[in-house]
Amino acid sequence: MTDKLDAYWMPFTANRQFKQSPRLFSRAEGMYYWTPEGRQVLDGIAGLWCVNAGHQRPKIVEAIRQQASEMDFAPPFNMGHPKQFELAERLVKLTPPALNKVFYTNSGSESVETALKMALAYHRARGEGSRTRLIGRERGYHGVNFGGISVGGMVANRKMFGTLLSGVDHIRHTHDARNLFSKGQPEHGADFADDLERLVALHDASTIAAVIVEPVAGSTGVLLPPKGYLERLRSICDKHGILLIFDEVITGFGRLGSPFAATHFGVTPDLMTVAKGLTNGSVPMGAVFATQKIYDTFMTGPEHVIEFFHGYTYSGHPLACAAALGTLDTYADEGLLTRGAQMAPTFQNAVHSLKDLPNVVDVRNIGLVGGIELAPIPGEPGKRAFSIFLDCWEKGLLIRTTGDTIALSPPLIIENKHIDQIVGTLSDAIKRAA
Ligand code: PXG
Repeated sequence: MTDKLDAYWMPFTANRQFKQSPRLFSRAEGMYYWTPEGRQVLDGIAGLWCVNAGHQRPKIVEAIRQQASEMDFAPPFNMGHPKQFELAERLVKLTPPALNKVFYTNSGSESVETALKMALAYHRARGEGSRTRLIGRERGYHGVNFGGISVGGMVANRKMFGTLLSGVDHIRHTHDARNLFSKGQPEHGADFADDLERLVALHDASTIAAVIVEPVAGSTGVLLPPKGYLERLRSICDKHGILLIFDEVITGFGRLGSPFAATHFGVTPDLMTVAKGLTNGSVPMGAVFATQKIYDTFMTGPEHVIEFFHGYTYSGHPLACAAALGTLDTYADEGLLTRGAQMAPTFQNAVHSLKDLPNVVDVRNIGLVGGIELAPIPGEPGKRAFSIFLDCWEKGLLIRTTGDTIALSPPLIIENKHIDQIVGTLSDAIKRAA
């Protein structure tokens, strides 16, 4: 391997810090990574919220190997290949029944752009072309493309990039001091959904196309929907003819202990974006689920004319479809899409056991997601959590930090001994960072 690190400009990374003391992985299996020197590191974040079935699962590896030897690529426009259709049929058996159409993309960011464009085009096709406004939520993360950062609410991801899309507004986020140290969904704040009524009053419903939210906000540092919040958002959208989009890039495929957040909370959106766990992180792929009603709205006009002028060269790529089928087999064989529910009580107790450690100001959890928020070092936001990340890495544990919040999202195959190791290592690191 080259020892030069100059040429690669790394994404979402402090490049200069990294290049002074690089952190590399070269092998993975099950719950673990190994460094090139052979050091074992427990994966506390499923790669990046995506390796839900754990690493190097045989059915996924074999499916990719088989497909690579059979057909590399097939044009996605005007042509198809069998696995695209097979996968779609399998996927819509897992989603809420109303979401029975699938459009393929290659990432979460592309899924978001696709869903936003579907929403705009849907209203126009119905003769309500005045509905052009898109509503996001403060602290939301919807990927890094222009639509996604426009509806997103992460300041650092937006402020460098100009004026973004016009005609976008945001409802307030769901963090509230009354809910600190809640176990699972917090009690207070269903009425935060009423902020949408404020925007309807301001802009008028006739100008609003869609609202997009993460059912559980991940990237911003694990913010849960208060009890009743998502239901209320759904009913306000219905009242005003606004489409509700759930961005399930993180919550999809078992993270909360149900196949999707929509199934977990019993609230069905009109459009749903996924990626990550769709292929267990093995081959880039995303998807957007839509209702029959939305699909049918497009299926008008002469039959030889394209109905939706959108798609990617790699939409439904053969390798990605094969990987996704191998992933769904693995999830089904091992009951992984609901395993999080069995492990959640142990995981909850474990993360809340960190409550009294120095500088811990909040602990949040749901399914196999944990967020531990720390008080920042005065004047140096993010530094305390980053030093804990480095400490854990040296002690053989991979965690994720965002600002001064530590996020945990382990593979769904996790067992009690791994939970003990995560909490033990993290607890020591938090104490050392005091
Ligand atoms: N929507 C949501 C809800 C996400 O979490 C994306 C869209 C974008 O997906 P792609 O595949 O384009 O990256 C994501 C991605 C973190 C972290 O630290 C989370 C993501 C990406 C990078 C970091 O929590 N999620």
